[in-house]
Amino acid sequence: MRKLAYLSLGSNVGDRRANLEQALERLQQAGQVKAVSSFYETAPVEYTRQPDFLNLAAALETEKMPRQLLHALLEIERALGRKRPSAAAPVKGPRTLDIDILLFGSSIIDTPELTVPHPSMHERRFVLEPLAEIAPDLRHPVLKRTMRELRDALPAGGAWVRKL
Ligand code: PH2
Ligand code: MG
Ligand code: MG
Repeated sequence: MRKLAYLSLGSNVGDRRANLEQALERLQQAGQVKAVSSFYETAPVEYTRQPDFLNLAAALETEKMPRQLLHALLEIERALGRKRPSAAAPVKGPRTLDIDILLFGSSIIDTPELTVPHPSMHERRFVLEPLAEIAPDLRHPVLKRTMRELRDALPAGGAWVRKL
């Protein structure tokens, strides 16, 4: 069965725009890309001593099951040179490419491997600004708020994002 998944893509190492464009190209192998937001330059959150990110959101229609989709996304990250955490690459530190599943239809998934909706998506402006651009009326299946409402409810003064 076809499902519409919403993804967050980010890069803060190397040619960030080229990394995201190549990722979008490769996403065609996992389904049909239905919508892509603008690029957003964003201040790093959580692990803040790292370069600014380029982030965007995309809608992907896919026949894959969530776990299969996750593995396809990890493979794209690997193909584009992502190094997984180590002493040289701290958790949540700089990355050539990160692709996170934000939403998968209205599924609620909680396994050791995958949590959907993404547990911190509603707190992150770098996720909600691009997502609200392509899907303002999409409703969060747990919080029951639309992406526009979630974005508008973010506290002022958090990490900046700038639409390019
Ligand atoms: N990803 C993180 C941690 N911090 N900050 C921004 N601005 N953009 C990201 O994509 C990002 C982050 C972990 O995946
Ligand atoms: Mg991430
Ligand atoms: Mg990730």
